[in-house]
Amino acid sequence: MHRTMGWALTMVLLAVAAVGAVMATIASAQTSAPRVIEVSAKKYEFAPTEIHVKKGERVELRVHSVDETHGIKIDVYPEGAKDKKAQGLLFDHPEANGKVEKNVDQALDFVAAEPGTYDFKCAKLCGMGHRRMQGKLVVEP
Ligand SMILES: [Cu+2]
Repeated sequence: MHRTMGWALTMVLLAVAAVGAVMATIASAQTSAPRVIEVSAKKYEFAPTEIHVKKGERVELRVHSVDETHGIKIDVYPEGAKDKKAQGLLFDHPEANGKVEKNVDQALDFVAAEPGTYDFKCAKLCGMGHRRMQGKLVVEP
């Protein structure tokens, strides 16, 4: 094979390999498994009460009630947000947010799209301390 042709072929193969690597990176970001965070709920607190994740992270909160039924409802707008059009947390299943079922662990899947502090609270009236049963999700930039 002519030397110039061999060179050209090498360049083409390198370019193809580079494009392939980029495509693989994009695909893995889209399909990557969520970061699973276990949250336990009991009268009248969540553990942990403060959860930290990174911007862009795909998160699954698994809420397990220890004593009686509790659940999480999380604000989809960060604290102090003025623009209520763009949600900061993008839920796979928005209806799951605040939905509580007896003896079923709640799974909340979302992408932490915008940095900020998001309040969450107990989604089930569970007794005298229900209103102080709350926590924070902090999305770090
Ligand atoms: Cu409650």
